[in-house]
Amino acid sequence: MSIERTLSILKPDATRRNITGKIISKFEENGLRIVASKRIRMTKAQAEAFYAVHKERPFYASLVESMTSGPVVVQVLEGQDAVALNRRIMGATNPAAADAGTIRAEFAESIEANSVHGSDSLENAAVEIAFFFSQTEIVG
Ligand code: IDP
Ligand code: MG
Repeated sequence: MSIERTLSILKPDATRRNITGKIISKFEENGLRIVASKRIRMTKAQAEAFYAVHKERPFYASLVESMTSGPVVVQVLEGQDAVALNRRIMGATNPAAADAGTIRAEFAESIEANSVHGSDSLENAAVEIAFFFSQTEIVG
């Protein structure tokens, strides 16, 4: 275990329903610190590039459409074992399979509009953080 940083995105379904504070509380209550945060509207090109790993999947076009349908809040979360801890706080991709008390169990609308993104490995976290933030925007 070590102090890590991971990328989180509060998706458009969360900003639309004005529940960003409730979701951010889950991070903080579980020991993660928000060391960078900004509200942006992702462009189609940004969403396509961010989710390029999924471009052969049947849901790719719909996912890009959904991620650009409204503002998002991108954040860097820092803490002990932050990548795996955030994935536990988020819950499974499909909210029907998410453990009770997780963000997706409590707030997700569907498997696509599932309220949050979180990096899935330390390596991807570094790439995803650099995708949205410069070093000077991250204050630990
Ligand atoms: P993750 O967000 O839990 O890491 P991924 O498999 O990386 O899940 O998928 C990225 C995003 O694509 C999901 O969060 C969700 O918004 C969307 N997605 C994944 N699987 C499906 C699906 O079967 N149908 C529709 N959208 C999906
Ligand atoms: Mg993923």
